[in-house]
Amino acid sequence: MTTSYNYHMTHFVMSAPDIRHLPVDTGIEVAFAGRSNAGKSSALNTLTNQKSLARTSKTPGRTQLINLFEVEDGCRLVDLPGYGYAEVPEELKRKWQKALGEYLQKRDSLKGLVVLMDIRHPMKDLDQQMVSWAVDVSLPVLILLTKADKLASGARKAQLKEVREFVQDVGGDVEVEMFSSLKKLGIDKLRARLDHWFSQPQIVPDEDSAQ
Ligand SMILES: Nc1nc2c(ncn2[C@@H]2O[C@H](COP(=O)(O)OP(=O)(O)OP(=O)(O)O)[C@@H](O)[C@H]2O)c(=O)[nH]1
Ligand SMILES: [Mg+2]
Repeated sequence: MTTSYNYHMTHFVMSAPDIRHLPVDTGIEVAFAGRSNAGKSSALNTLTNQKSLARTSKTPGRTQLINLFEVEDGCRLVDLPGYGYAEVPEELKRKWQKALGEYLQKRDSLKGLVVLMDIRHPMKDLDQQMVSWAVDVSLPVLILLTKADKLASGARKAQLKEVREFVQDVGGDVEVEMFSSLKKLGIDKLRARLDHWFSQPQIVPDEDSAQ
């Protein structure tokens, strides 16, 4: 059964430079990933109906840490640093990419991935790698084609169709929807997907069998 969560109640928990600083790895986390400037932080603010829960910026590379938000006890949303931003000093870039990679690979509570891509140029190499990786490890994905307000209706639909065709070939549990934080488009689809992921029953290790 799917529960409806009240995303407007979401609150900030912490910013962590890497996974070692995160709280205990239990419950369910859904992470927002994507290229720098794709609109991850904006989407989180739109979903939660809070102007500045996640920090947004015109300057790509704004989100430099793993930012954790709690919807309710045991249900968390994660704003990840963007990838693919060229103009960041090499050393800093390596540090974030390491933190990002570790988070994705090692965080057991990660149960769903929202991958955000600008609708005008989706499925760049790093986006493809991110989606393929998630499919390989059986992590379900929701692709949001962001900034849909920047395209006319016909062009939007054409992009959606093209990306949907592309992911069909990739296999796995991957859905694609349009999204606009500006026009509040696609929020219902995002909410429904998150409700579904957060409602999945968790396998709690049996104490008897842990001996
Ligand atoms: N027109 C339009 N602009 C948007 C939309 N969503 C985000 N933006 C703008 O795109 C820019 C980047 O948005 P962010 O939400 O900060 O992007 P991000 O993916 O979190 O970026 P990083 O943290 O740098 O990885 C900002 O100037 C936003 O105002 C949208 O739906 N429509
Ligand atoms: Mg951000």
